[in-house]
Amino acid sequence: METSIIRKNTSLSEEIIEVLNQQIAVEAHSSAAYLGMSAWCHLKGYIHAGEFFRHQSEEETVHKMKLFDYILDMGAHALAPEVHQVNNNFDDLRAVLDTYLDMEIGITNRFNKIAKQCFELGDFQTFSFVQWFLDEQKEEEDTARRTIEIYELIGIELDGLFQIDKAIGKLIPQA
Ligand code: OFO
Repeated sequence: METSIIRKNTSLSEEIIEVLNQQIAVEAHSSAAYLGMSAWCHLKGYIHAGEFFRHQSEEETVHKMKLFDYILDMGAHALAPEVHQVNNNFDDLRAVLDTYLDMEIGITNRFNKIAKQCFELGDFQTFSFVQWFLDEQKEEEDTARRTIEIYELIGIELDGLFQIDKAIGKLIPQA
């Protein structure tokens, strides 16, 4: 008889494994997208915004690994993601910030759907696991909205963009 590696049993349904693996890919995409924003900001002289998006990119990698580890810990197969269609060019800083907020709102919506699916399937373990992401999204959306408020409040007259860049840099959490 052919030997095979020991396969752990998992209580996760195929449906939930699939949706969590899809979310790994979404987090990987966010991480790459924020890296693209970081590079664009640096290139245009917005060094503080560049650092801010670099930090955001690293956070998304943490999220990706959290999902990856959960799937593995539950005895299922976590899939290494492919990342497609990352934007490296933007019209201006405002376009970067608008994209950032749209992406975060999109991710919140995805986690709400995952939570709903878990609830309907009676997977309360994963339902509890995704609560961390829902809390995190509240903060993430708030920060993304704040960058746009800063942009609007300071305005781009005179040295506005210089001040906006500095103010966005101050949103990086201090360790
Ligand atoms: Fe992981 O998507 Fe926001 O933080």
